[in-house]
Amino acid sequence: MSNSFMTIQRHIMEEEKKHPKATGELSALLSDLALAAKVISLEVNKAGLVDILGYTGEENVQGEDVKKLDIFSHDMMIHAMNHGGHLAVMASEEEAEIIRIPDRHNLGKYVLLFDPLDGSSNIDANVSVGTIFSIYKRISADGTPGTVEDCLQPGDKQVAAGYVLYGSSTIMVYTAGDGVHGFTLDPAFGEFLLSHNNIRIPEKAKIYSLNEGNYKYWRSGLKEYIKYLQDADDRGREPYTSRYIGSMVADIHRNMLYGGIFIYPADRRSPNGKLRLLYECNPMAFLVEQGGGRAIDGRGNRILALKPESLHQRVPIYIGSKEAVDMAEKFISNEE
Ligand code: P6P
Repeated sequence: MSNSFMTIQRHIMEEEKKHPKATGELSALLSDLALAAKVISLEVNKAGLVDILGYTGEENVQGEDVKKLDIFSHDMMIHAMNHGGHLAVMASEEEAEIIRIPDRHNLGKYVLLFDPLDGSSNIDANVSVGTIFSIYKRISADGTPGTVEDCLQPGDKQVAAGYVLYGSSTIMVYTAGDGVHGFTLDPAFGEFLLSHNNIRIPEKAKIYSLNEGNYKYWRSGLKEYIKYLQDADDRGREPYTSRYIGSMVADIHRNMLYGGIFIYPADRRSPNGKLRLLYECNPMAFLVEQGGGRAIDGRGNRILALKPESLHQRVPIYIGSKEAVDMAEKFISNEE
């Protein structure tokens, strides 16, 4: 079947055939996620037309103002995912504790962690936002409800991860450990069609992405690294371009296609950076490493090797093209 009619469901089934022992549960889980993505995309893309923009007046577990679309996306993910019978437990960036699966459906072997609508502070300005997901196999005993420990596994244990970017079009990008593949939603008939087969992040970057408004909090090594990226040199090296959308999914998706490094560092104001290990950094690190890039915390660790200690743990992250992350590592390893 040609790519133009390779739907995400068919691609997932093709991927499953590479694993003779596969039971089809992961395929069903990923297909359920694609359905949730379609429903959220529909709501995000008409947000300006119905009373779903703006704030709810509440704060989430992160202490951030909650947007109506945050709640809608969070609830949609739960309703779409909690009765398929493939999950033992879920956890969301929007929920303080783990999300239990209804008793008659909670004996699945997988764990789903998700950020239902990352970057949602931008939604009222029509800036791209995204859903991020991360899937593990349970480590608690089969036949029992899932536990917090199921959710606190190192990122290297992920069996699948991905994101949905609600932008000029809606694209769903996922890996099940055998490359990174992107599917664009055709709204005419509501199918995700293969549009980016085997995405590889360019080894040489041209773009750096971080919030330069935090410059005064940065440590010396990062300041020197960014200055290095902004300089040309007599060996013909050209300055990098700065691009920062303020929506992690959009920034990383662009860097995956064009080459680049995204940074949310530890600094004097945020000693662990801002982004969450479970819901943002681990899934993105799995995707970028699968695409040939690197993801580190700036403290000598691969993101995927970190053992999570809590559900909402924040970590610094330097993620993207190998050459740029290697160079960043050199500069920040010498910083005070
Ligand atoms: P700042 C969005 O709120 C988010 O979680 C990521 O999507 C984004 O990369 C980051 O925070 C932006 O944070 O501090 O630069 O506004």
